Amino acid sequence: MSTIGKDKGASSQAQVFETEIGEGGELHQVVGKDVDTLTTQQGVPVADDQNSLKVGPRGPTLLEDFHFREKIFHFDHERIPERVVHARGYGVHGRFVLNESLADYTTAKVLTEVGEETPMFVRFSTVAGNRGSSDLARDVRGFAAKFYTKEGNWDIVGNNIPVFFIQDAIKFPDLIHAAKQEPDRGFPQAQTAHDNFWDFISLTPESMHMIMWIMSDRTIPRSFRFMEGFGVHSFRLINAEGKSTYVKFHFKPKLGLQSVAWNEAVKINGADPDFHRRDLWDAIDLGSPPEWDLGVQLFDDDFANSFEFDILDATKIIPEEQVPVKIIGSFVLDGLVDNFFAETEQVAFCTQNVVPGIGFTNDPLLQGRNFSYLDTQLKRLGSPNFTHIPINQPRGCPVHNFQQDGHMAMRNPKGRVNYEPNSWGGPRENPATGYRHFGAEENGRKAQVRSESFADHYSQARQFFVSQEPIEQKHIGDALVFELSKCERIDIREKMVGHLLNIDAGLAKTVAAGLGIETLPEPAETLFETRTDLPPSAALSIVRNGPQSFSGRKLGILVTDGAEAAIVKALVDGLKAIDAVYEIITPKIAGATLDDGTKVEGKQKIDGGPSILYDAVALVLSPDGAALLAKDKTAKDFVADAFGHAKFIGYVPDALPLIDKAGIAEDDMDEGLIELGSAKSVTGFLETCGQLRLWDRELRTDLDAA
Ligand code: HDD
Repeated sequence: MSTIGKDKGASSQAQVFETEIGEGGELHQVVGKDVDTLTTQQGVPVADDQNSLKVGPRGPTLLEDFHFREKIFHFDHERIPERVVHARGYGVHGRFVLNESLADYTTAKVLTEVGEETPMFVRFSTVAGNRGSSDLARDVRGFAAKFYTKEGNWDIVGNNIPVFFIQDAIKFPDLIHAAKQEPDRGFPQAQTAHDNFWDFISLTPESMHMIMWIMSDRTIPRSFRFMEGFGVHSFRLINAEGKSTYVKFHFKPKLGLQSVAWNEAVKINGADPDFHRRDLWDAIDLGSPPEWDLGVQLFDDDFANSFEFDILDATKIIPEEQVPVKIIGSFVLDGLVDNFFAETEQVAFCTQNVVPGIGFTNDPLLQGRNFSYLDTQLKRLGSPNFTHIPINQPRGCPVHNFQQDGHMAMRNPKGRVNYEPNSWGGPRENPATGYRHFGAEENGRKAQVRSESFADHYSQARQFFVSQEPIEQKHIGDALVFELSKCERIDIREKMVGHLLNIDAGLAKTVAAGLGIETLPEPAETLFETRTDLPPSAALSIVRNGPQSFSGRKLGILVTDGAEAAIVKALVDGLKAIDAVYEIITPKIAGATLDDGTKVEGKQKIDGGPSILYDAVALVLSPDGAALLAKDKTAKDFVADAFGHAKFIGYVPDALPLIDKAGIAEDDMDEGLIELGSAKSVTGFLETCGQLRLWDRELRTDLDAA
């Protein structure tokens, strides 16, 4: 018995390694040939990785087995604390190239050396959900960018929304406690639709502008690739003369803006919780990496003093109509990580990471963040040496200083000197090129106060709402009704309607009606005279800034045996020509045989490829195929969902029985259902798909629109 056990381990070890085909075609097992030998962390070669050391085959395991102990010990410590916010994220590498110098405004090389390429790492994230939550939660998306510049690392730790919930960092723990799962029950996670969140919000009028943004479709993006990014705060640029100019940073996606419908988001979370990360991975892997323009809004003290709001208040935007966004360069995200943990999980963004020529303002949210990010990295990564982890190391410049020791120190200098100044040599401060803080004049009484210039909480909330297209306004109303309907406390719902009355009476009435509130509450009390009617801003609408074509988007092509090959080919060729992608969905994963005998591979079986995963769909079915699918619940859902989510649907006439059985009656057929009568009609269909959705359909068919 004992011999059998031992032999088994040894032989399976050999199989792990390599096989070689002999001259006669026979297979030889070659132990460790040209393959690295498995070792312990100490470099000791391992002979058996299948069986722990025992006293006899059925005896106790021995503590003496150092390989076993080390392996289990290491496994036990694999997890590090997840980020307290933005736990779920996805990181990729990229490159920034500057097209227009800002030398008049800043000395930062990254913003002055035209044509220079700066490596980047970007991590997208949701805020509230835990690391294992799903991608399509209604939530703000983090859009954090690290630029590895020649003068050190510069981080813009931004979001896909240009404003924030609160004005002072001291409220951040309360905001996040209220938003995340409730402490007694541990749910709901990754959603704000619960009492604690809305209780806090209803008591925090400064959040009202942000509430308009998060109840809009901005928080259910179609993909990271179709999102804007914002640095949020006013920062400073400082030029060679020491003059400061204020700046707000913007990332604008070249693909345009796009979001999904709420009902779709809910279903995507079930069908593919990794929808966003998979989308980004696929786009980069298939060679269509996403690109963004980097833009800046530049303004001076004169503008700041005359602007209706305080430029230090992170709950306010500066409308692009007032200060246009100047595009100065672009970045492409084209590099997948080699290892998720090493890069995405261990990357440490800090708002305090700025380079010479870029500085901070007194925005009290930014000031607090500058403490929090450094502090949190120590907790998460366990050592002040987190900057030694490759993903966090500066790449464009050397690092020289006398900070030493600590856990996991990887950069220990040689030699005797570890202080400065010294008479031995080594790095010295450099007043000419070193970082200089902007010498802002400050005075005032020490006090815990909020500036009165931060007091108007409703004007920009209204401006955002009136800047939306009717379908977008409807979605904001729907989202508010949905979220508040999940609050058990009626008084919280009513308080929120009171705030909405200060934003838009129509919206307040819609939400009240949706919640069954018969008598409108009083408008929320405001401390100051607060609301002016600001002009709408086109930049705030997704619909008005959507994609120009179907490029970068995905068509789901439902195909059955006997379907017209010419149509399938025309679709595939047409999509390739415009740099769009597709998936073939078939009743069986093996694929389908078309009417000319060619075989198409199925990427998804119908049950695994619901239409929510695609931007538009095409139904290319044979009469038999349509008859078969017309009996199938999943196939009917495929069509009904595409219709309900206002998608464009291309169909061959033979597919009509399925459309009918999916509940789309003849008089429901609209311009978004496009007949693919011939290969020629495919071009028109794909052109139409270039629009976002047929939102009018939702306005016509959704009860809530009435
Ligand atoms: Fe924050 C993470 C964005 C306010 C404290 N934040 C974090 C991340 C993003 C943002 C994108 C994820 C970074 C990554 O991918 O690793 N946070 C924002 C924006 C804010 C904001 C745009 C407002 C304008 N944050 C904010 C405040 C505080 C924090 C006011 C604290 C006072 N944020 C943190 C943190 C996190 C973080 C606790 C958690 C993980 C981390 O930092 O690295 O320090």
